[in-house]
Amino acid sequence: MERFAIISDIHGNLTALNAVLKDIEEKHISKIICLGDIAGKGPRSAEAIDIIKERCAVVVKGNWDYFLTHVTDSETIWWHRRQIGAEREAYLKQLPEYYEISLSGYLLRLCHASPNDIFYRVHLTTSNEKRIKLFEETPTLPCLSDIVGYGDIHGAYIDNIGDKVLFNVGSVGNPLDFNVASYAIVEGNIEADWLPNRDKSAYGITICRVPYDVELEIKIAEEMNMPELIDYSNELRTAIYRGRK
Ligand SMILES: [Mn+2]
Repeated sequence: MERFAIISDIHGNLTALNAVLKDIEEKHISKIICLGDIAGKGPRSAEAIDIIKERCAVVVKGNWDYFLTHVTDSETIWWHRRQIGAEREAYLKQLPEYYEISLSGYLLRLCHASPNDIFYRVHLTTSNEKRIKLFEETPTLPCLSDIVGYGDIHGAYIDNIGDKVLFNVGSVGNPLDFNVASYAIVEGNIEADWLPNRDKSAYGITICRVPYDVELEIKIAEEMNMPELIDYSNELRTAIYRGRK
């Protein structure tokens, strides 16, 4: 039985990232997979990218990793881009869009929003008809997955559509379900290559919540004169998305 941690949506919130990494270390888990949106929104994107690059075995691309590496007229995006610099931007640009492994004989796919489209967004309340798209085949492996884990929506859950399991790891740096950082731990028999007809065995998926110093993070963003500070502070404190009234 092996274990690994899955983190996502750090968004430059280093205070939350450090708290989550400490919790993972205390659980003696060494393998970490990141599902993207490392940077942007929060003040310390450069440091977050450096740590993720160093600590994570696999990193997939999020929609913000795309925004931060493409032309935009948003002043806010440019502020975050200036923090990152050209070398880290090149790193974000080359990230893959999904990762697939065999978990206890089941095909597990991990992605930011969906395996073939980083902008395809589904929530727990989205219809099964739309959510089932997340199980579709990929160019590298033309098989439907059994289990899919994703990020993007900043709200953790574990659900099933028939015998297919869908889970969201939530967000480290910008949780929008409640204002405590979240990540997931997966355990089972892990093989790098997935093969059909392999014996199935037990596996587990756990959502972990880690409190961190929200006010310290806001103070740092304030000291750095980060744009959209009020929206950021409100989101960290209330876990209510700025676009939602
Ligand atoms: Mn995000």
